[in-house]
Amino acid sequence: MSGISMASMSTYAILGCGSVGHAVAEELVDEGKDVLILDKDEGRVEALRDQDLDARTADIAEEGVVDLLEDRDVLLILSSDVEANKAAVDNIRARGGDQFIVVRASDPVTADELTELGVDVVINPSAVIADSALRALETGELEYKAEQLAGVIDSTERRMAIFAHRSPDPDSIASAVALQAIAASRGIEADIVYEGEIGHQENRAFVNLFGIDLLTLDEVEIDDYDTIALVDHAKASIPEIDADIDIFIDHYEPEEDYDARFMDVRPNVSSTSTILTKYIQEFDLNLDEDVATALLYGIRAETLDFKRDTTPADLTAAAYLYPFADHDTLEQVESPSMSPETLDVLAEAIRNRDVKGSHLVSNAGFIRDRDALSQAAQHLLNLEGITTTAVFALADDTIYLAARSKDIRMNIGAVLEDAFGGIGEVVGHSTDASAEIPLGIFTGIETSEDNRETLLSLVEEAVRTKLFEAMGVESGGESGNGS
Ligand SMILES: [Mn+2]
Repeated sequence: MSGISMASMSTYAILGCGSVGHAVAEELVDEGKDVLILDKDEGRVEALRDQDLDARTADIAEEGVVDLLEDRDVLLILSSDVEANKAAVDNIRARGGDQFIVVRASDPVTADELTELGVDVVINPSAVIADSALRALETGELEYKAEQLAGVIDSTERRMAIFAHRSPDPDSIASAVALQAIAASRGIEADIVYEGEIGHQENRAFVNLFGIDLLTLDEVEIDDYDTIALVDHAKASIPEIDADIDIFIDHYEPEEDYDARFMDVRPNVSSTSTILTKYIQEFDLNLDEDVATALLYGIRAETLDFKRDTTPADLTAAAYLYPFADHDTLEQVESPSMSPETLDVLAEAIRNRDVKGSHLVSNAGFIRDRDALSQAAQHLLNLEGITTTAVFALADDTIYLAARSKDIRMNIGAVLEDAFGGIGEVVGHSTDASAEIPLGIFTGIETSEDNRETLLSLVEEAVRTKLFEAMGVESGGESGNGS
């Protein structure tokens, strides 16, 4: 070894060599470090020397000890006698020694006193033990939970159904994908099932790009499954199925007691994907790129890219997934291009908006892509002060209407049902709904290529009025554009 690297290697001294000092000394010597040990107990020093350690007898509280430490870079003052430790620090700093000092305290008070004396690191043994006990508990608990989960999965004789929540978001879908992978690793086949619709363009991009196989509730026969799992469900209505729930995993406390055979609810993390990532780690699963990417997307979407309620557990889960994830695909999911038609529809809807209180109704004119309409309704919800949006437009001879609400007192599905249930077809639920109404119902006139525009303008007022009425606001005649 060259002289230079020797010179750059730190030298250590351990002051006070009880059980803690001894353990540290052995570790450092094992790493090939140059360690000097000082202790006032002669017998102990003798024993250390028998182990070929550089130990000397000295009372660390005495001033003369400082002379022995001049060539030492790092001092570990670890005796159980905290007064002696304080005296040692005092002597060293009084002599102007600028060594890096790690010192053992006995409680928070002495820890503060030592910090004031100018040490670099204070170790409070009770805090260290508490920390490591909590860590052990956490790993132990996860191990225990993972065994339970494995037991329920393994009890499957036919097939497992994993329910994502109604009109599932990325967190729910990713969690279902992960649970499906865990089941597959144990030789159990599982289907992912959902109700409602895959709402946002981003969510559809996510499902399509990863080729995630989702079945709707109508497509399955619930009797085919003997294990039922719900992931990310606490905030959504549970599926109306005639079966017991075996597995329930969520980051929200459920409103009712599900009494599942396996429950893991963790309000201290921000996504169900985070919880599933911990299980993937615990099961030591060979992490598939698609599963890793889906989970990473699930965590990011649920925490709005780590901007909302993010916890250390979410970040460590994301950090674990990161190297396994496919970042090109992730980028495609996160920035699905807004089609020119969507932009047009949105622009038209903004121009024609009619706002009453926090409710917005708009006519987007003529459309070809109905998805553009629901996206417009979603985007308009971001306008300041708006809690409910309804956008309608004409395609062929049908009026299509998409509505959204973030007002918890309003059930937008019920509003549309009220307004148009008798004359058209309404689907949806409290936050998200749509309707289809034959144009002729309003006019009694058959629609043709030539009269479409006239007809739409004729029915426009009728549709607006009906909507505002159903929303509980008076349409009040001539308010016109809210712009
Ligand atoms: Mn969630």
